[in-house]
Amino acid sequence: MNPTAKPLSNGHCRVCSAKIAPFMSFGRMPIANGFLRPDETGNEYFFELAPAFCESCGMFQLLEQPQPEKMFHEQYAFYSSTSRYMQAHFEVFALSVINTVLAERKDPFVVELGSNDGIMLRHFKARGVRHLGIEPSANVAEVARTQGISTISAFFDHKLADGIAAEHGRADAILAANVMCHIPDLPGVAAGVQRLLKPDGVFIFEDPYLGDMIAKTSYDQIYDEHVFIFSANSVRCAFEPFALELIDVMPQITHGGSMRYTLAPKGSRQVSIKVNEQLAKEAALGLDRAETYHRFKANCENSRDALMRTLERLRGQEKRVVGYGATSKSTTVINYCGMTPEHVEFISDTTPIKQGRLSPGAHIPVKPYGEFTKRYPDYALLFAWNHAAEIREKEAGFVSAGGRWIVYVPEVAIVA
Ligand code: DWN
Ligand code: ZN
Repeated sequence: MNPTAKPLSNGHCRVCSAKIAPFMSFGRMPIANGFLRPDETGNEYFFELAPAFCESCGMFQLLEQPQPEKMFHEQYAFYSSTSRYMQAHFEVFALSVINTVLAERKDPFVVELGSNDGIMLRHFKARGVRHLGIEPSANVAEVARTQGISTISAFFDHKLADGIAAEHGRADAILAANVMCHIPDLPGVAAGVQRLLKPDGVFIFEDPYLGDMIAKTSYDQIYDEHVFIFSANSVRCAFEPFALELIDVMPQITHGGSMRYTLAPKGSRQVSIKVNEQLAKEAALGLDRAETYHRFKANCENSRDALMRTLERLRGQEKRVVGYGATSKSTTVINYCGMTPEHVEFISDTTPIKQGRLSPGAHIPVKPYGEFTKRYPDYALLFAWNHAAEIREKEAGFVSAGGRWIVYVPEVAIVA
C-alpha cells in the first residue's frame, strides 16, 4: 500500500527479485473500476495487463500496475456491503476471530488493512473491541466513519505500523480481506505487519485463490488492482523473510474461490496439518510449474472465443443482452474479448456511483437495476458470477419470464 512503490517490477519478481517474464498478455487495459462520465472518455488511462509467474518463489503477479492513486481514491467505485452474502460472510469471519484469537484477552486491539466501508470491523465495534481500519479510498472510509468505526485513510507500510503501535499499542490480530493481493509492495507490508503484531498475535487474510483461478479459467480475477494471485506456497515464501509463519489455511467459496491464510510470529504457534496438505495439493495441481500457465493461457483464449461466438450469434438474432453487475472483473473480460455496446446493451448495477457512467475501455453504459427489471432482456451476461447463488435466487422472475443467463466460469454456457 505504499504509494511510492514502483508500478513496474522492471522484469523482476516483486517478492524475491528473481528475473521473470509474462507468459501472456490480456492487452491494453483501462483501470478496472475506472467508470467514466461521458465527458471523460477522451483521456482514459491504459496499461498492459500481462501476468507472470515466478518459478523461484511461486508468486503469480502483474509486471505492470498503475500507480495506486489511480485505483484507490475518493471516487473508488466498490463498496463491499453491496452483497448480502458478503455481509454474512464477514460477520462469521469477525465472530470467529472474536471467539478464538481474542477470547480471554484483556482489551484486545484489532487492525484491518483495507477495511472498505467497515463491513467486517462493524462487528468488533458492536462488541466494544478496540479496532482501527486503514482504508486509502476516502469515500468508502467515510462510510465506515459515519457508522462510528475508527478508520484512517492511508496506505499501510512499516512507518504507519510504527505510528499505530506507538499510539494504540501492538495488535492482537491484523486482518485483511481482498486487500493483500492489491498491494504491490508486499515485502513492505509484511515488514509493517511484523512490527505491528504482538508476539502472540495473528495475521489473517483472505484473497482469491490461484488454484481456483487455474482450475476454473476465471481469468477475470486478473486486473489492475490484483497485482498478486496467491497460493499457500507463495504466501509461505513471501512472509518467511519477516519471521511470519503460515500456520493455517482455510478455503472459502467467496469471490469464486478464495483462501484464508493465518500467519503468526515464527515458532509462536503450532502449524496445522492443513498447511502441508494444501502445499501437496498445489504441487499435484502443477501450480509450481510454468507449463500450467501456458495451458491456462490456451484456456483463456478458448473461453474468450467461445463467449464471443455466443454473443455474435445472439447479436445476429437481434436478441437483447444486458450485463449483470459492473464488476471490476468484467473490465478484463469485456476488453480482452473485445465486447462493445453492440454486444451488451447496458450493464445493470446497484451501486449508485457506477450508474450513469460508462464501463472502462469499452464504454458500455452502466444503468440502475430498475432498468433491468423494467424490461427484462432476452439474456443476462452474469459478470457478477461470484454472487451467482444470491443473484439467481433474487432473479427467479427473470427466468420465469423466459430470460436466460450467459455464464463463462468455469465454461461458457447459457443456463436457466
Ligand atoms: O478485490 C476486490 C473485490 C473484493 O471486490 C476489489 N478489487 C474490487 C471488487 O471486485 P468486483 O467489483 O469484481 O466485486 P464484486 O463483488 O463481484 O462486484 C459485484 C458488483 O455487482 C458490484 O458493483 C455490485 C453489483 N451487484 C449487483 O448489481 N446486484 C452485486 C449483487 C450481488 C447484485 O445483486
Ligand atoms: Zn519470486
